[in-house]
Amino acid sequence: MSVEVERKFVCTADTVKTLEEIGVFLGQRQFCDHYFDTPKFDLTLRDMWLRKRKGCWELKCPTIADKAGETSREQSKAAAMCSRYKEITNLPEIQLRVKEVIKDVCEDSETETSPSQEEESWIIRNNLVCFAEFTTVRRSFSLKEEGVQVDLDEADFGFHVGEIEVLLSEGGDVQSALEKIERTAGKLGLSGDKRVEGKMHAYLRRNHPEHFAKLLSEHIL
Ligand code: V4E
Repeated sequence: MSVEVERKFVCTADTVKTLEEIGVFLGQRQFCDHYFDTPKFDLTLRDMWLRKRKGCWELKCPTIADKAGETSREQSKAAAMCSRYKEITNLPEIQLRVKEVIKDVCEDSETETSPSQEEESWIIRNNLVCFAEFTTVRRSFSLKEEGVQVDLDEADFGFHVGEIEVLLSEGGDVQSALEKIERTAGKLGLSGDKRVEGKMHAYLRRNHPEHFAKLLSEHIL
């Protein structure tokens, strides 16, 4: 399991130019995300984001809300600009986490099934449905001296966003990750002290406005 610390930003032509000057281009890739939840949105209302990307299941869930060792106002401000989520990619662990939230409606079957059939029946048993599907073209850069990756995302529903991210192993130094992100933001000339919305915010606002409003009122988005 890893922890992703991430700051999103509005990407301008100037930011791209700076990034091309100071970063190493890692390449461009395209992927389609399918996000799943129950019809009542039991997962996302707990800030749990289950998706399938390139045939692999991924679950993002909140980390325990610590203060990451923030000692100054600047540090608190930097932390407020970032999100922190656990990233789980091991399917049995994902199934366990989901099961803690959603009670299986059927007992586990004794019948022998292939992994893909088991996956399918897990989705059905937990009443999970796909509520969002979109494709992203991502250009990635690395700022080697900071150990951060910067992604420029273009989603197929006409939304652009940049992300500065650091991946930590669980228990890794969050404060140091926040400092790297803050320094990178400075190098890219990013200003603004408000969190920037991501692809899912924009997608839900457009496609599931009622759920979007609920997530906002519950301070999940
Ligand atoms: C909405 C959301 C999550 C779903 C995934 O969001 P995001 O990290 O934007 O996706 P993506 O494609 O960039 O994933 P990556 O390739 O980096 O793994 S996970 C958590 N949230 C909630 C959330 C939030 N409340 N605030 C911000 C700024 N971002 C996400």
